[in-house]
Amino acid sequence: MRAGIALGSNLGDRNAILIEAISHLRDLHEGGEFLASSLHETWPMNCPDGSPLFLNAVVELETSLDPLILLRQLQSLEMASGRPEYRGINEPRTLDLDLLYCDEVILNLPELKLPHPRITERSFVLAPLAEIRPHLQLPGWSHRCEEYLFYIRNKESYYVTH
Ligand code: PH2
Ligand code: MG
Ligand code: MG
Repeated sequence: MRAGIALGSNLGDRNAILIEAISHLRDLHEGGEFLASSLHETWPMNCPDGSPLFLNAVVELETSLDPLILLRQLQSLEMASGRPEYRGINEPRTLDLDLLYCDEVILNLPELKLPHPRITERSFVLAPLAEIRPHLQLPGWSHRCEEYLFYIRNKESYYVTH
């Protein structure tokens, strides 16, 4: 099964934290191609005022783990990076690992929704994802990843105009 995972950090040595997290994710990878985007520096979205900039990335790996077991593995990597278990909403964090999709699996559990319901609203996820899987079209999507990115960039006035 191919699983997509979003990585984010806006506290501590963001670069080192993401590089280390990607290498831990590589350890979970069970063969075939391991895909990793570049690191994108992004403006905090819906975070407390004054939150630092993020570094974001997306990885796609091969795994036979059940999605809920994979989620637990991601949570333990977050904890190992020094992230406290309880904190305010979208407070700065050393490492955030969000499971985005597991192939065509649809899940609607309180602790895990697949595909992640907010991918198409978030350029900080779409941009790195479009680097590695531009043609990805997940269950429930009417467009491909790169198309959503194009739309959202126009909507958010991503480009400076005068
Ligand atoms: N994650 C959030 C909320 N806002 N903004 C950016 N730029 N990057 C993130 O990873 C991010 C965010 C919730 O997890
Ligand atoms: Mg998140
Ligand atoms: Mg998260």
